[in-house]
Amino acid sequence: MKSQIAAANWKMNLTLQQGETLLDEILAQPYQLNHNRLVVFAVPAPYLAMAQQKVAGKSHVFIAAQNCYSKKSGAYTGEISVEMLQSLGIKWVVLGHSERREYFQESDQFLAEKVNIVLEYNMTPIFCCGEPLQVREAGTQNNFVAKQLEASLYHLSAEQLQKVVIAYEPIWAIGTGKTATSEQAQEMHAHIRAELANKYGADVAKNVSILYGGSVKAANAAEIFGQPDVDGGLVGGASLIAKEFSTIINGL
Ligand code: G2H
Repeated sequence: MKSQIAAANWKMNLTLQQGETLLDEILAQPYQLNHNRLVVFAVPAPYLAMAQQKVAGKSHVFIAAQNCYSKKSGAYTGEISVEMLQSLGIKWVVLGHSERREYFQESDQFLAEKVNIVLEYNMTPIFCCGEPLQVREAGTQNNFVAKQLEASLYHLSAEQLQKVVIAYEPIWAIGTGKTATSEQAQEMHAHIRAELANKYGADVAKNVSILYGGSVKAANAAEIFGQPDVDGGLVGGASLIAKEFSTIINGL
């Protein structure tokens, strides 16, 4: 069953002390959370244990890694395995963020392997997709995103696919202050759901949470989240400001 999700993506920001203070401030606020309204914090790897401790005992609030490796263990210096994450109690992993795809050359095939291992360990992947500006300007964004989904997700069974959260993040809207309009977000989210329905059937597609990411802030979150096929957001810059992210959570 799909949920509404406010997911923070801290990216490579904050010191440990700043991260602790930010989490304390956000978690001190009251929220109406339940199994249909979740909050996730994707924090830098060195802060996962701290963050996991902070949310211990809090229902419907989860900590996510921002990445993981595709192998179980071994001689892969600098990498983080899902088994390590599991041993910390982490249950969510962001995969295929456009920054990983661009700066670290993560391919669709590599991401398919990461999706597989995350699901194998009963964790939830937040799988990111989205088109660059030139694709949007050429008007071929629907096809571009459909191909990303096909290449990294369509080998999954219907049961597995329903455990994946998809985050649509148009690259031209990331950290630029340019947000997709709520109509543009809805149009792409409806397209993604239609593509999933085409491959897996409408009953499966309606169970998949599809988040929007790209310059979401307190001022625009509620309107974007109010679109019928938008099930929450993956929030970067605004998730670093306690008041902003608290408002975004309340906009779910
Ligand atoms: C998109 C988003 C979070 P921002 O990358 O994943 O970041 O909200 O800063 O555009």
